[in-house]
Amino acid sequence: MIVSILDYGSGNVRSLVNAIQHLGYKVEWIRSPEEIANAECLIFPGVGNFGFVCDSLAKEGYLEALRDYALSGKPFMAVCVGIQALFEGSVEAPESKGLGIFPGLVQKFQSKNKSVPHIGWNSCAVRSNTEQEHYGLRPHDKFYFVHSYMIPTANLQLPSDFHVATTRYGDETFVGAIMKKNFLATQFHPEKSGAAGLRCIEAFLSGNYEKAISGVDTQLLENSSGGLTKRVIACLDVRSNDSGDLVVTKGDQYDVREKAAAGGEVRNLGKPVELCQRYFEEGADEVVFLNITSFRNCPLADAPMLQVLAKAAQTVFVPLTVGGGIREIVDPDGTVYSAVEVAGTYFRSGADKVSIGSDAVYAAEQYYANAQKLTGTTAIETISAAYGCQAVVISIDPKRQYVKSPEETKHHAIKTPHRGPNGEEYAWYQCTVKGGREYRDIDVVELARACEAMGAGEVLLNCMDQDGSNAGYDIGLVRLVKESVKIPVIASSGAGVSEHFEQVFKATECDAALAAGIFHRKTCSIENVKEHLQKSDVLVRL
Ligand code: 1PR
Repeated sequence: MIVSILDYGSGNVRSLVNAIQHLGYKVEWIRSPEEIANAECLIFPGVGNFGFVCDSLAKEGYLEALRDYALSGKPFMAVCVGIQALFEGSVEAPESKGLGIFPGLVQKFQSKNKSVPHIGWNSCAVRSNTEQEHYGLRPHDKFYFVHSYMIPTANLQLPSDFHVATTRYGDETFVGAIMKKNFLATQFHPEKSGAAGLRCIEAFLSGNYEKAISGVDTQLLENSSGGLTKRVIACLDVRSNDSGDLVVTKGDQYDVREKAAAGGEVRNLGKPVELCQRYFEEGADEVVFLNITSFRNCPLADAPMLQVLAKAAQTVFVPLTVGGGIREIVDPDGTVYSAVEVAGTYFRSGADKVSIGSDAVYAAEQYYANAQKLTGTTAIETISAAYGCQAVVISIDPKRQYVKSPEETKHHAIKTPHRGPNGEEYAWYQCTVKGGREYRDIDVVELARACEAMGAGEVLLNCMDQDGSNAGYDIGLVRLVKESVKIPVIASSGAGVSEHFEQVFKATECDAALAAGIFHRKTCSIENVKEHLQKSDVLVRL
């Protein structure tokens, strides 16, 4: 069977193609409405904004053909914004019309008591039928979600031959998937959901809709609604070493060279694709690649990270983020690429999110200089508008600046257990650019808030003081930033033992914890960390 994927200009669908090919199926693209009727099996991917997806479909004349196909009984699958587009409309884009196959409107998550977007691994189970497994969805499995809008289950009206798998986030219950024979629509990304996601795609492609199971433990089903897990993320700092090879390196407080007595070379901790594969197998919930020298003066098309991503994405089915050099760039031949073009190039290679460091700081400075008015032209705004806020991560590289009292600075200062050189008990966190080499007059709270206003979907919060220290996360810093924004926050820098992950998850509300050295040096594996977290009653995906 050939699997047809609708190509109407939506964002990154590389991972979907990789997953289908990995399962041994051939893929072809549908590029006109006329081709839809002839498809044997059709997948409707949706990335980004409801309005963008539905307006593009309408403009290209796809709506009718797609609606007819979805109702034809031939194998049909919709993913993420794809499931939302099956409804009549969405509060995200009130002017845009959905396909209207199902009645109702897509709503926004409430952010009063939780981070929005909903990013990470959550359960998705059919609760009405515990004797059968549908499309391989099992109650104890976790699937990768990334979205701000959802279809609430309250008042949901579907034809009686459809089953609904539900997901809970905080106090809201929404549609995780809708299915019947030859019809599967998922809010989660099966192509990014590891082994559980591949099993779901395989069940769909092989027509294996229902499988009898010997009665699901209803207690397990209830527990599976426990919701969103805390994520454990592996980070690979990548650069060329002195021999020109691309290596994963790791610094202490951002210094990636060995001490002079030991040769002063760039530390080489392994090859990027191999390490990424290892971390996927160990159970990493995501992998982040940071190009820490931005491969200066390299034409965009030759950026070594593009090959790394393309290769990694072929066999790694969890989200991949790429950072370093996400901004407008000028090739050596003078060709200018906008930040959104640069990001698009990485998405097409297999990245799911881009992370912006220095450029976010410059944009935030402009935002405040401009009386907090948005220009619509920054990298954050343009990438977020085109690919959705969930695709834009802000990487912050802060450095502690000690003060005797909070009044001594105009910046947000907190009491810290990390005393200053003169015994200072307070510190504010100064943002840096260019990999920590240049200090700017803006603090982490100001930066995070400005980036959230510009449309960033997540914060990757490093700490230069803790980086490579193995002394644990800077809890005060993580708490400070988490309390300043609604978007998810990834704690980073300093993990040295499993207990540090437990500590940051229990002492703060952070959504994920990232680490590098502990995993590269095999002090403990991601599996060990997660087992420890589970024993400590922190909800994780095992
Ligand atoms: O400014 O948009 O080009 O992005 C540059 C990116 O490269 C930023 O995300 C910045 O954090 C990163 N970067 C630049 N220089 C370095 C360096 O180390 N010399 N790495 C660097 C930042 C910190 C984390 C590290 C955690 C966890 N490294 O990536 O993985 O601190 O480490 P640990 O668990 O071992 O303590 P732009």
